[in-house]
Amino acid sequence: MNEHHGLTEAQKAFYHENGYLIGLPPIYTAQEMAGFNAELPELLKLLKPGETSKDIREWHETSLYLYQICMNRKILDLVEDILGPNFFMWASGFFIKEPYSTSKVGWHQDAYYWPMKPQHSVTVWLAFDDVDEGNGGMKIIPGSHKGGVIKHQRKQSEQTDSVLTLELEQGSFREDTAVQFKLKAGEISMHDDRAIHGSQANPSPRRRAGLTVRYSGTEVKNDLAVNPNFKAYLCRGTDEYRNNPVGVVPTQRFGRPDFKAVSIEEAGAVKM
Ligand SMILES: O=C(O)CCC(=O)C(=O)O
Repeated sequence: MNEHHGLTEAQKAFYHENGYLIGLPPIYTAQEMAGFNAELPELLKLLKPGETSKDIREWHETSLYLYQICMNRKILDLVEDILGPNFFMWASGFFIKEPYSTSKVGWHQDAYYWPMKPQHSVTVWLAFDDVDEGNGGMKIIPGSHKGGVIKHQRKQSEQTDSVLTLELEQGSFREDTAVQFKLKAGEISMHDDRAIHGSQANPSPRRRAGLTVRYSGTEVKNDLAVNPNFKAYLCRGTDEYRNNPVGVVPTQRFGRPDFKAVSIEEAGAVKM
């Protein structure tokens, strides 16, 4: 029998109060993560000249390697306790900072980037390495998901080392309250789509790699005019809304889609 291994009432309350959750039981063992890390080059091999690991987005649609992680039932049990019984998975992407990388992720709210309504999404960040402050682990502002979505500013690449070009201005939130995430490889953090988060550079000799997977309640609708390739994979329950095109389960272990995933910014539809 498949038992539900979800969140405690205290963990649910913490998430709703703070907009994030860490300290969860590991999803994968160190040995399983070593296996995923050993296979990762097979995916990286599929990148085209000029592309980086950041371009591995929505490859769960063509790679069982990723699809199986995104649909891991241990993860879905936890997400279900946040989003409720009916939800789908729609995005995945790597955030890899190689040793001594100056690349950071500027403070932002995911909901600002996504042409999706209403805001009812959770990101799972699966650590492929041990991550902490020393190698540029993520930081989050507790409770910031309650303040609504704040206007982001566009940064030119010469002004920022951030892999994202829309950032929150200093002073628009209390940076001194930030909580540092520490995860062992195989553990996850979860965060609300309105939570303010980001990460610093990686000045260490250790890689810092994580896979983000995004889940939304079935009532959430993507604007296809902005992100036309959007595909929803129902994880739990029923999709009574039928708001979004449905994805097809991949058949090969490694493959790349022939489209490029876009956010509102990339589609030129930034709400400023
Ligand atoms: O990996 C990071 O540092 C940032 C990830 C992120 O921004 C996200 O998961 O939305």
